[in-house]
Amino acid sequence: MISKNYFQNAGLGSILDKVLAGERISTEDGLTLFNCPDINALGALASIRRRQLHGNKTFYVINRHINYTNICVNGCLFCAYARKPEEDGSFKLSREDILEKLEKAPIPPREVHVVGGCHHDIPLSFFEETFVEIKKILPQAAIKAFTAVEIDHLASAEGITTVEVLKRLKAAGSEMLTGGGAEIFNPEVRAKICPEKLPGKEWLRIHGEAHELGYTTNCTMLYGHVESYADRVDHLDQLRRQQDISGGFNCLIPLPFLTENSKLKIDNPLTGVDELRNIAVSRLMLDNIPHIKAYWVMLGVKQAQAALHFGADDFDGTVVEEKIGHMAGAESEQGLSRAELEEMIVGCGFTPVERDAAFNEV
Ligand code: V47
Ligand code: SF4
Repeated sequence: MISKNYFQNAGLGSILDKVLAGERISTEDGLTLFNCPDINALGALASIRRRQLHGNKTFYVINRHINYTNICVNGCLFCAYARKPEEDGSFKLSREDILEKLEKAPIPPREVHVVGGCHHDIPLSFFEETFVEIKKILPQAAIKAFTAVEIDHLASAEGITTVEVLKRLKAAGSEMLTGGGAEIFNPEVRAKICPEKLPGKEWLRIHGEAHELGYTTNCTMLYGHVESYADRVDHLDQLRRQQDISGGFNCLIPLPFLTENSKLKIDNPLTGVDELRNIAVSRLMLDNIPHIKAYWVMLGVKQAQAALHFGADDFDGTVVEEKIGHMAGAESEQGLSRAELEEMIVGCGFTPVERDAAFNEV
């Protein structure tokens, strides 16, 4: 056990007291954590919280990502994935393509993660029919489909409410929303990085609606671009306030901004230490969201392993094929096997636990 003095010397004594008492830390505490020069003390504090929640367990899932199209009506400046319809490198999968990819997955997935661009003419019925077919070939798999941004886009395109979209997708077999599209909620930051995307308040509203309807969802924070530490703290605070109200978030996925092929130019690219700091502060701020993901696709596997010692408890999954991070310069593999995931988790001192999409142990 590390002594209390160790944390006091790092300026974290009062936050340690709150963590040990199970109390919520304030937004001021969040800023103190981001500005703490002692990254080791910060990691140790986040690890205390992580162990309170999950002990030595590190979770992973056998999953399969499906990026159905990169054609998108929005033009988020950070995004290296999206294309206009006639642009080189644009693609759109047919239903047959999607089903074939799932049938060929190396191990039958427990989670099918479906996200893409906001396409100008794929109707909601395409996804409803596709999800019904997916459930026929993979009845054991949970469908985790779309960001709140895509839900909003489908609602506008169909002229119906987001609640109606969510109800129809649920009836077709979808159980979860992915966490993407949250970026940073501060409207001034959104105006600089994703001016056409729905406002943060709408993103939160749609997740609240999904929770009401019995979906569980994930959430994200895209960091390392033009935002400040105060913006990150505000983002995490808004997530935990929404969770107080609607309670359906399973997991935060902190997404480090990957700069390759992006129109958004920044002065100070993230360091590895910044990434670990962000994982640790997220763990400590989000007292009511159970899991923090070390998303190996975007962090790289070695940094994802280090993140397990800074508060993360989930290693995501097998993935198989991923385009959003890789088109922005992610150097990780396309997919990992169960044996590789387990070896990586054991290799840094944790116990691998296979889970399903909703984080139940299997
Ligand atoms: O919504 C886009 C982000 C998200 C870049 O819910 C970028 O379980 C970094 O949300 N650099 C998609 N990030 C990924 C995502 C996700 C991934 C894994 C699991 C889950 C889950 C969700 O990626 C987008 C956007 O926020 N993104 N471009 C970039 N250049
Ligand atoms: Fe479209 Fe999503 Fe890329 Fe924005 S981040 S341009 S909404 S695919």
